Amino acid sequence: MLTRRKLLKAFVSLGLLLGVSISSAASAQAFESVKEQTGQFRRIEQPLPLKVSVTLGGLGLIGLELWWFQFSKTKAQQARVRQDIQEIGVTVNGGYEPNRIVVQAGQTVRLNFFRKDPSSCLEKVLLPDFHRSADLILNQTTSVEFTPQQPGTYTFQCRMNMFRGVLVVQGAEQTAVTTELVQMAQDAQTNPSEPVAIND
Ligand SMILES: [Cu+2]
Repeated sequence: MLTRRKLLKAFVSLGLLLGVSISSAASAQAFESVKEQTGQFRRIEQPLPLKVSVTLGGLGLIGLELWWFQFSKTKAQQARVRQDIQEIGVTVNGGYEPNRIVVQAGQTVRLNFFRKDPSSCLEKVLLPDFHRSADLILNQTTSVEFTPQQPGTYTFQCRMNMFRGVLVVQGAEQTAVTTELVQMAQDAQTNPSEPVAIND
């Protein structure tokens, strides 16, 4: 956890540094073009490969930062259907795991929260969109049931909204597309297209 925080800090400071250097480079360039107009100074062109590599490096860092904040901690999992109930276990330990749960609309969802984390911050879980909340008892499973009717993205969170998870509710059409994509991926794996024979 500590190392993650350190990494995060490093990324943030890198991002800031990059932003500062880009803006100072831009203003330096503007300054130079002003001087160019007066004819007193010559503009020094930076070699193209340098420009390209600086730009690419910057874009790469930005991408890395975005990825870190958006996706690195996201673990999606599809709820399993058992006796017409979509059920999934969620471990509560310094956050929620999985923190992205995919379910189908119109069918009862049962989230089984297992709280391992003693911090009071996580003692309550809230699902504001479904008007549900539950007190989570330490080292026990607490179930929360509800039936999402509308496809969409909803959140579940701790009492002070410091930890969050996402519930993705899919409609029938989306489910069909997802199933088809999974099927296509499986087909591609099991029957790799044969090399085309060239006949004279
Ligand atoms: Cu909290």
